[in-house]
Amino acid sequence: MKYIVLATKNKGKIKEIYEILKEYKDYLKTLDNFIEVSLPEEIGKTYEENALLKAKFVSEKLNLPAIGEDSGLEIDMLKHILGIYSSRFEEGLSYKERMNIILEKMKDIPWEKRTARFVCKVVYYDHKEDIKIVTGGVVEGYIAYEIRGDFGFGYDPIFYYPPLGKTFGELKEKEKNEISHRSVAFRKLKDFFPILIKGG
Ligand code: ITT
Repeated sequence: MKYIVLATKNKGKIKEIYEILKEYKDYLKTLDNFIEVSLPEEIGKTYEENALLKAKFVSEKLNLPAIGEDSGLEIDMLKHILGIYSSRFEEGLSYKERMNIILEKMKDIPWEKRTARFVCKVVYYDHKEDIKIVTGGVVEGYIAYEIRGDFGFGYDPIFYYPPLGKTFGELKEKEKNEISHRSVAFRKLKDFFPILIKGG
């Protein structure tokens, strides 16, 4: 069996990715299977660079193909604080506290200027075969006026998705996986799986 390692430590991501790739779950391993392996510092300037850093590091360490994922929330009115730095924004505070800081910063911003998007880049990297596949996904929405919903993880409860009239925090995993940035990116990668698991 040819295993592919998910090069992420984020439990929320792992849960979603396993659901999206459920037909291939027997081929997937997480870093929980390799507790000696950590992830490199995210020194890239783009999501793709960071996703590649994670995939390459894990693939080389374990001699197995790996999938790195880098994602973030981009808020047009707060351009420089989130994006690729989303997980590092006010690191140490809970996500509830971080979301409250964002909502406070945006309290006077009218609805039409509250535009935001979740972005995801995925890199499959196999250092033995020198294969690299890059896919991506984006979902557009708005920053809500309040925290709503307990589902999902991270900034989901403040990301309002107009077509469903709900925040991502109000979407069950299955609903989020139909439209999210991560599901778009991973479904593109999934198309390659029949070849990848055969080692072609
Ligand atoms: P790994 O590096 O181990 O994969 P991480 O949490 O550090 O985990 P990133 O550097 O890619 O991952 O940071 C992404 C951050 O963006 C994540 O921590 C969330 O805060 C936010 N984010 C990304 N996708 C999200 C989603 O679907 N829902 C909520 N927040 C999300």
